[in-house]
Amino acid sequence: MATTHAEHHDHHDHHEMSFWEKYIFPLDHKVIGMQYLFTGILMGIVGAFFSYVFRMQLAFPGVEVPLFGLVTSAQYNSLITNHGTIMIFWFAMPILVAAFGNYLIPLMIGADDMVFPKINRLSYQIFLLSVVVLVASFLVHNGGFGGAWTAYPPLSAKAEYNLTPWGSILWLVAVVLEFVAFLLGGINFITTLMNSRAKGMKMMDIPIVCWMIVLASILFMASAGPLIAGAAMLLFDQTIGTGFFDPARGGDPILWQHLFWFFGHPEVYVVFLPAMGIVAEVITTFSRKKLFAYKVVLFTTFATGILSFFVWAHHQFIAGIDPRLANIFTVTTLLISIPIAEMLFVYIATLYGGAIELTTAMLFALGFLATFLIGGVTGVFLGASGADIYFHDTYFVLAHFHYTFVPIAVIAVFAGLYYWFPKMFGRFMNETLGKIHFWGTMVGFNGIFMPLFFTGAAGDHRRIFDYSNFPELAVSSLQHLRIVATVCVVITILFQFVFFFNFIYSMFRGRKCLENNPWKANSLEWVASCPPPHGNFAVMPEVYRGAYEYSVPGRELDYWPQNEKV
Ligand SMILES: [Cu+2]
Repeated sequence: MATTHAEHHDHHDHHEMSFWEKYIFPLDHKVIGMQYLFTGILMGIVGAFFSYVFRMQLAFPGVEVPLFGLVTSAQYNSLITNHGTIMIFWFAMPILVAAFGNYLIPLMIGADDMVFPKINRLSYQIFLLSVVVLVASFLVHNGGFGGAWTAYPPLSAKAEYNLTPWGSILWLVAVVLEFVAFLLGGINFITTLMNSRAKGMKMMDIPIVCWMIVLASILFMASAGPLIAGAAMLLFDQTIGTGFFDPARGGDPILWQHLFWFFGHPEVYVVFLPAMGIVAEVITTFSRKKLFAYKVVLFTTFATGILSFFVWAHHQFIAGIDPRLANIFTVTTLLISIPIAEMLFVYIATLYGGAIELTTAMLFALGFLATFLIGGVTGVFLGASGADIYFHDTYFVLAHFHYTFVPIAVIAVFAGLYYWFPKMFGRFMNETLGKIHFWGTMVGFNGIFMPLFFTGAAGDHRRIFDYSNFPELAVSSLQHLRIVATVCVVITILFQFVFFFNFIYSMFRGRKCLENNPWKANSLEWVASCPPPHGNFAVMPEVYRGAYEYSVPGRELDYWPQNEKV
């Protein structure tokens, strides 16, 4: 490694990098992380806009939606499909895994960059290509794949059911390209964590967030294969007339469900683990406490990862699988709630007795724990096959998984952005605006999904364009709840403008961060300057202890940076 470091620095000492080299074709892991971050945020805005449009249709069916117009049933299908697809593959994954992973891993383990910077750059370029292909799928004649983000056959296998075959073909190609991008990124994360750690950094000294992102990459690698194969088979069904999944051609639609969910369930943990990691860094710093039971969290994460490969058929309880098989998957699914609950308890124990400082980042981290708990608890109902027969495909399911995904992909991401913003941009975000943003987001988010538990329990089926067509669901009390949910979507979105203003304003005009370590944290990214230069550290740091030595008895200061000798 020593020689590559030297070459690296030599190379960049020789000439000033042009804008083009620095920002468009960068090799610096931090700039690539930012590219992922900004692309992910832009896609998140598109996905949020889609949800606004179809929620307006559900609250006020047949009324023109401001900024969109009249929604047709086919457009509705395409909007819900691409909302789900974007939010998971083009928003949650690029931000939680690729943006934070790229930005944080080398800095936090004391490396000057990723092991393979060019593969890293290629990863983002393929990701960007996937964005272009996905956006193209909305724009082709009639536009947009409408087979839901799970793309269940036989609907998805028959091109004639879609608005246009091109919509579904481009959608599938985009998903496959996006997967290639993340597989390439994962190679870097794993090799960098294993090979480039600062001198003295042992396995148990690695900050939890780095472990979590790397384990997430491993889970993704181990689960993506079946779905990539399935996607190729589906593409052949649509285009060259094979019959893997279409019963009319002798295929088996359940096969797709197995291939999809073998990937789809571990995917939850691919985004969940980085979120848990971000929250661990934030709560230890702002409670001045050592992470309660580091090893327990780490081994629990391994256990969760392995167990997540044995639960997938809980998505198929009503797909006609053998009830005896359903029992096994009920047991494994209920088992996986144990490690997750354990992690939450470890985090609560970390907070207990701490000197808690309620910064915006800390508020979002605590908000994550509170809301994710609701997501976890409601999952137990769906994991039990008996209860799931009733709840399956209702809004109860939708409310449940938004209570897991929104804490993960939105609330924990905000915790991370407010926390690392001074490192990323050398300035602070405004705390008052941050707190307004926090409360607006929390009230809005709960206002959207709490009512949907009730409409779901009352029988509201998902993927219905207009409930007024169904006499038993057209009752006014249910419609009132749907309107509450829609109004809260608008409120939540409006409060995000506070964030965008704060983010962009603070990037250029925020209070300057005059020290390297404004939060008095222990991990190595705070040794580098704000923002760190290409190559990260003026002197490569050496590590003497773990990342969470806060409030160590007998020490004058309540923190103990990993690189401080005594
Ligand atoms: Cu699942």
